[in-house]
Amino acid sequence: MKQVNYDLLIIGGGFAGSTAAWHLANKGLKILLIDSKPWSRIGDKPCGDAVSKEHFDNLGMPYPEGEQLEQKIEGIKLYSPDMSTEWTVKGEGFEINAPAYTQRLLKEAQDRGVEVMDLTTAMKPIFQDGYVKGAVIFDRRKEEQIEVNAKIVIEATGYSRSFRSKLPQELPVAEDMDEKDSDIAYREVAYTRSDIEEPTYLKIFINQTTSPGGYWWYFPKGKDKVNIGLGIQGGMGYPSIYTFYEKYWKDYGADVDRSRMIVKGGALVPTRRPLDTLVWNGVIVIGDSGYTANPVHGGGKGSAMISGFCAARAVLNAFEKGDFSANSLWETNICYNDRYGAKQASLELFRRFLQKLSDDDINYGMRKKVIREEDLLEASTTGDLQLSVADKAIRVIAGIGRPSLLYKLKNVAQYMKDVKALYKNYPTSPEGLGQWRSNVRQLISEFDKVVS
Ligand code: FDA
Ligand code: PGT
Repeated sequence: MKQVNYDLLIIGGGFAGSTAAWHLANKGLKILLIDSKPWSRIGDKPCGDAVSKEHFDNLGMPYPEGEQLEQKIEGIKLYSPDMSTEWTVKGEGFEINAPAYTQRLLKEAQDRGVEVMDLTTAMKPIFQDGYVKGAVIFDRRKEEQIEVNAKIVIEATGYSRSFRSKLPQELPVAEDMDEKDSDIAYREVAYTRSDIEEPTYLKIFINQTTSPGGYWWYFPKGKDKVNIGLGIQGGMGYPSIYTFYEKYWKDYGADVDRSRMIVKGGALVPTRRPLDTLVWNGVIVIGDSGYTANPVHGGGKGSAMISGFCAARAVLNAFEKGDFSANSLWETNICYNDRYGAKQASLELFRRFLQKLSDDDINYGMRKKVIREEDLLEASTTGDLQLSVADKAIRVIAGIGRPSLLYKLKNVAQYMKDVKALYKNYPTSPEGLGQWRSNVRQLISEFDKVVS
């Protein structure tokens, strides 16, 4: 078999992989990035395509522009199940053309020296002496298998986890997940019959009947084009996502002209804390493969970028030291948990709680402002749930005459704080991982008992 040598192999050119490549280009490393898709389809995956502007600012990355930008966003409107409460959460963002933006990053990385091979799939890891040392890849253009030896492999294969799932199962980076910690999501992009009233606002509709354990969204992509879809909790034995779509789409997108559909499709989103460790000897896991999406709203593009950025920093430092061990790559975890992972752990608990609420609870909670919109925004930005006005409301709940989980909100907020504190004390080296992991698991199982 043909053999080639690189410093770094990046598997997957989605948001995570292309960000890592973009940050690492022109830094003196010999880098190969591969993706199974043809160039023109890289970055093309089922998605709502909404990304907060802050992520680009925080990571020093270019804003989407020209054909990469479909709509500038000024905020999100959130609707209660009975539609009687509308909350507006302000915040700048973009509705992007994801393939165009991803391919731009890849092209810029390529122009600065990163080799990119499309139509090329990683078939299996090369694993020796406890280290990931590369991958056997298949080039579909030339129909040949190639052995790629690399000092570090970045696994950015998305929810498929198609590389790390073939590593020895005892490695912490091979960690699997519970399907209930995911949402199944489906969306269509189509033209509308008339102009959209407020194209600068994303709309999110919470409703446990039409989208159990998730929500419906209506995200404008210009004045007469929309990305509309829904998520439902995975592993619950619900009917297929298409059944929900067909049954309810008119409730949320009566103006959508499905005969002028541009694209449709579904996929899974992880809605949990990140992988306990994103690194092991010779390997770094980023993006959906590392479970980096936001557990409460499912947005994962911004955090995929953060994980790509953190990985890039760790790679550069590892090459400086000439050490590619888990210990050396560990700073990826510290960087990621500090910037986003701790908040995810806290929001995983919030998500578990929200998914158990009935529509009546949510209607009541939103109407009475048991949580206020600014508190929800703060929770989703930082992971800290303030209950500034909730005390009185929670006492009122005691009088509504039916059992309600909203009662537990104070405990929920406390557990969220506790788990975040555990993440802020993430072990400084791999030796501490075992004890830390068991503390996290214990806290989550206690939490589940409290809110059940
Ligand atoms: P992604 O899946 O994008 O990329 C993985 C790449 O790896 C692919 O290009 C694939 O071809 C390649 N690959 C896989 N295995 C390979 C192998 N063995 N060899 C070579 N290549 C391989 N997020 C958000 O921020 N805003 C939003 O509005 C939404 N909305 C949304 C809606 C729906 C329906 C879903 C399903 C998801 C969302 N998300 C979202 C989540 C978001 O789409 C997701 O978190 C990111 O796109 C993840 O980016 P990655 O780069 O990790 O994976
Ligand atoms: C409840 C479980 C839900 C499971 C998930 C469903 C999955 C569906 C599929 C995915 C669709 C993706 C849609 C992505 C939307 C992007 C939203 C967005 O960009 O949010 C911004 C940015 O957040 P960030 O974390 O990326 O960045 C933070 C910062 O900018 C950088 O540091 C923030 O805006 C919000 O978070 C607004 C709130 C959205 C809330 C979503 C609904 C949750 C339901 C809440 C119910 C409340 C009821 C209370 C009753 C007591």
